[in-house]
Amino acid sequence: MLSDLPKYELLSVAIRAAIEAGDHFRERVDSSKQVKMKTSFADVVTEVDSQCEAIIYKHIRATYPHHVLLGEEQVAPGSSASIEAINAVSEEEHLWIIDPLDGTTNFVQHMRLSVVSIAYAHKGKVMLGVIYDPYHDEVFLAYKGRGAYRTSSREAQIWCDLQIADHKEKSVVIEHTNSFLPWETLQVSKRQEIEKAILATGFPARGGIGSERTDAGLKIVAAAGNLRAIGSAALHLAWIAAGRVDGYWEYDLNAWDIAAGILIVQEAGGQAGAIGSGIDGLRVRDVLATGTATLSHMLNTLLLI
Ligand code: 2AM
Ligand code: CA
Repeated sequence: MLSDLPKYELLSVAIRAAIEAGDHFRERVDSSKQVKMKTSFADVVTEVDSQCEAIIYKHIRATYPHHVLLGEEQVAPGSSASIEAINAVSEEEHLWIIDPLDGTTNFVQHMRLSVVSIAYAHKGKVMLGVIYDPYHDEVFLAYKGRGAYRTSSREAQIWCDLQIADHKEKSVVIEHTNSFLPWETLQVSKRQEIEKAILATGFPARGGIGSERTDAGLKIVAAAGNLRAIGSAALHLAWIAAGRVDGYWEYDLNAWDIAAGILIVQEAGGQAGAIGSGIDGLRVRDVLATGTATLSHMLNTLLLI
């Protein structure tokens, strides 16, 4: 059974939360920060991550006090604590999966490449995903079965305000005739040839067989048109959905990094799921996303070592 919560309300809560949190960290990117190490020098957190998470929790709890919230900053560092935390809640009726600041290393280094990622799942199925890039002022959003869209924070805020006002007056759902949302429709790239493809990944590959994964990755890089490693899984997925990057893979990520992005890629017409099986869902940790099925097949073959 699908969630019977009004879509406009879910969307408005997610959009407003993402924008307030993203604007909060954008304004603090150049200030000095207390940096705490989580599992390694490559895995860090700042007080701003927690502040952004609190902003998002505040928005969701104001409308949905009984929903379950899974935020990156509430979970102990390390893969096994993350897997346990996700398993414990993955079948909840109403679950929000929140990465308040994806790309924390970039944030610490004053590199303007970080996003907010928020997903809503109903009984384990991701229904809604929002990724907000406050530096480029881009909101990427998808609702399951209703497409993927891009807009500015201002347009998104205006839409939320209008929806809330209209519903107060008429209590009816506004459905647009042609398009679910009046924004630019996202469309993945159609590129099939690996030699022309612009790919993205995250290094170092984490987990037990790190060097084999890195070797396979280097083979792909040698075959590809070019490679980017931007340091934010959610931003990579948003750019796959927008057709800017043709393929992306990364190992050992958590649901909060990728839940929203996987839905946005799929709704933009792309392939996104686990490396090897292609299965999606909240338990995916090794992710592959591409514009075309041909490129997905090619990358899977090269990655399966
Ligand atoms: P973060 O910035 O929220 O930590 C970069 O390769 C991607 O991997 C980012 O999305 C980053 O999220 C995530 N990441 C960084 N360190 C990680 C770790 N130790 N385990 C899992 N994911 C990590
Ligand atoms: Ca993250």
